[in-house]
Amino acid sequence: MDKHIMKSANEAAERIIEWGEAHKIETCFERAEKLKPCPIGEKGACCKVCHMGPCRLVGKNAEEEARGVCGATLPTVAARNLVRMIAAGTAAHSDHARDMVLTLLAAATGEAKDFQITDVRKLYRVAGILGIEFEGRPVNDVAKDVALRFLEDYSRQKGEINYAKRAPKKTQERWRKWGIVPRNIDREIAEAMHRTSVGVDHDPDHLLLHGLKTAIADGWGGSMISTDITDILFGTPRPVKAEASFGIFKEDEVNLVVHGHEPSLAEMIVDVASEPEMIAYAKSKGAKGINLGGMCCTANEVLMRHGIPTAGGFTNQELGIMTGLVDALTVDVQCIMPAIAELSKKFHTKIITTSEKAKIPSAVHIEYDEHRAREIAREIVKLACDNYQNRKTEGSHITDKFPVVAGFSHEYIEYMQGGRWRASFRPLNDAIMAGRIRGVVGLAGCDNPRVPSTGIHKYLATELIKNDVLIVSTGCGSAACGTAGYLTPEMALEHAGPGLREVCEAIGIPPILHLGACVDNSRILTILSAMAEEGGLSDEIGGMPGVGIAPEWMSEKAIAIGCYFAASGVPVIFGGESPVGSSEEVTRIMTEVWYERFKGAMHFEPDPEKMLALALDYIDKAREALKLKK
Ligand code: WCC
Ligand code: FE2
Repeated sequence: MDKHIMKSANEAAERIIEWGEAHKIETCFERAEKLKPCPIGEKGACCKVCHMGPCRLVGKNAEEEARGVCGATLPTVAARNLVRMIAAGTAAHSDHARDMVLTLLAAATGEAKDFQITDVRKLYRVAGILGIEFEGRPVNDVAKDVALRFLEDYSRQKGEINYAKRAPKKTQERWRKWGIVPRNIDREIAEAMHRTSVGVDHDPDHLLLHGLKTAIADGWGGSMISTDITDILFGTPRPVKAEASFGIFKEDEVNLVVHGHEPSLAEMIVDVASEPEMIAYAKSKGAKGINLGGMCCTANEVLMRHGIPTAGGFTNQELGIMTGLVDALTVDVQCIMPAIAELSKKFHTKIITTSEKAKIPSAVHIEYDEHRAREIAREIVKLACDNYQNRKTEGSHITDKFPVVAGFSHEYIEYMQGGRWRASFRPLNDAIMAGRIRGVVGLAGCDNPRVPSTGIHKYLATELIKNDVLIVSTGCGSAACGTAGYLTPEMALEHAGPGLREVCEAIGIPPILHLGACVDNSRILTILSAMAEEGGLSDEIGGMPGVGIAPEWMSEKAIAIGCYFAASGVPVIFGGESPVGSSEEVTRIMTEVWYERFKGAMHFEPDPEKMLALALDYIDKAREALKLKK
């Protein structure tokens, strides 16, 4: 018999994969096995920016001796490849953010009549940061000014992005010293593409500095803008109970899943699905009701704000369909496997593409338009109801699900530490200073079929909290923890070290705080800035006992995120092979040089135990430098 190789560390996922194998249904897990990565491209040693190549810079002394046809060296090629990844990741988050700005503008001017300003307090907070007068003015006028001000972040040719000033002064000073304060998001992305095209920028350090500038445009630009506008339009999250894993699907209800990243249409679907008329429609088709679920970050958005359950992250998308219970799956943009369209043909599931930017051959396309949001949402819900009758008995019906607590916005974290009038980060800083909390780790990023998927997330989550490290999680990192049953307060009782447990019990929080979607990594930047301002720890983001980890990353967006954390002063550890691993020089710049300049770094470390050790080491060294209690 074949030796059984575990493909997912999640039991329910593994059962579905096995069911699929028995039924000859292929998933990303088998494809990953069949399709080994190209060892040259994997380490960043392949240059294909022109058509004299691709040039593969390999060999024993490649670092010193290998040259492309144009003469490009290995460090140049590896750096260029990474900068292009940053540019693509930044483009993804920031183009999503652009649509959020345009939706805010359309809502403010009354053109998108289905949307309103839900969180006026947050609008005022943002207006305050932007220096926009809000007192005594009509809410929609303020919202319009906020939207127009954000649009400048996509058009101003000189100067600085609006939110650069939200970083601690010292962090800003470091950026200015090295010339990496972004001017506008689109300009930095365009310049990244220009500089990395054939025959332009060839100095690896210089290239990577622009990579950081572009990444800052993502974190302190697009991502932060998206988080803020989403809160303004749909409400700032506060803790909410929900459920996670495949057991969220119901046998006797219409199961409609929202997958991707953009919250606008999903918000409308959530709203529409509870309309009596829609429920009656579902009943007329023989179902007992309409059950919404989510996947990836669209899931995180509606989980954080409405408690809509999640079926999990990236590697769960095919498996969700394989339960045979999904009547319709809407997708918008990012992290959507094209494989789902082909796979859905084996079941009854309808895949619905909804973005004008993203189509998949053979999927149904119902294009979202913010001006007709409700109408379109109804059309989609009806289509799911119609398809309920086509449900077959095939599929791997899994009933496992776990409770989760999500919805920890930075505003709520501040609030829970002191109530509305005394909201502050004092208790958190105090707990870190006293050593009850050893440090904070942002556990984020994708889940990946190249390792027993979600397994490294689970390992690091338990080990870190055992070591009194508070975890803030986002994206598929949150999904991995949620579908493992880790996003509950009980987790603190069972696994947390004594100090962290005490803090969690006193404040009433879980030891792993789900902060939202991938764009909501910007909330971590805001929290770190608030901690710096609060005093007692570092007075800039650099030097805090905090680390970012993306153990199973796969997306270019993850690289952009890692780099903006590094530029902001956070040591970052990514799993898997290093995409710049071919070049010692580039590796040295991204660890040692960046650390010297920004107190942040970007490591790639495939071994989970070493990742843990490195993270704890950074935390302890930061504590030592701050002269904090052991
Ligand atoms: Ni963000 Fe990674 Fe998930 Fe996609 S949704 S798979 S980039 S972590
Ligand atoms: Fe995401």
